[in-house]
Amino acid sequence: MVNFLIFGPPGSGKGTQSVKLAEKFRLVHLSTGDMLRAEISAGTDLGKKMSSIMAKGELVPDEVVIEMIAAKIDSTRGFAGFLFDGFPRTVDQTAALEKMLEARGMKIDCMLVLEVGHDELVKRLILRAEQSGRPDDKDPAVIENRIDVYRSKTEPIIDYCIKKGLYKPVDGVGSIDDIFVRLSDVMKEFV
Ligand code: B4P
Repeated sequence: MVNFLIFGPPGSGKGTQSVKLAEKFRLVHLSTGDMLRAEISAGTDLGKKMSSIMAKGELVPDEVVIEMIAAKIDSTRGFAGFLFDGFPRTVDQTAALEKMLEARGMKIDCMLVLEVGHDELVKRLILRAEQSGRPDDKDPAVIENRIDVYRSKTEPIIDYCIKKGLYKPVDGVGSIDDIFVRLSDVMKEFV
């Protein structure tokens, strides 16, 4: 099993690229954002509790996403590895993931980091708001908050992963196909 993290600020293209990469490398794509939105659409108690947090652009509690990911890892068989998208988002979530993988004889093999500047992120998310109907894309103040939360709570994971030799930065500006090739070239070294 080879396990990748795909990492970057909101709007950097994690979800977009993950779908294509998971197919190419036979990986299970685990997106905590998608899992949480599925809970909201299904109207579950968890979804009801999390929707207001997500609409403000804040992070949901660590234990919620850690539990979701653990359940998915244990119910998945027959793939070459995992592609974690949008998880971990805090250093505590990273430590929990490492522990979870270690207990199952696995590890994080590579952290792919999509690098995109602030103005491009805002432009993409505002454009997506027109089609997605996502409440966290509609309000420019919420987009700014998501970027701030990324810088303060999520970006520290990069230092943690640099120390562990996992960090692979990739230019996230350009066409979706060009970025896919850049990411694939890095991933090929691991599979
Ligand atoms: P996510 O679903 O992870 O949302 P995101 O950060 O906005 O990224 P996403 O993957 O959707 O967008 P992408 O960059 O692909 O999280 C949503 C919320 O859930 C969080 O704010 C938080 O509240 C909660 N949450 C999720 N995980 C959590 C965790 N682990 N802990 C706590 N809370 C958690 O794409 C953006 C747009 O750019 C798209 O429209 C796309 O078409 C476009 N795009 C992509 N690539 C492009 C390119 N090369 N050029 C132009 N446009 C491009």
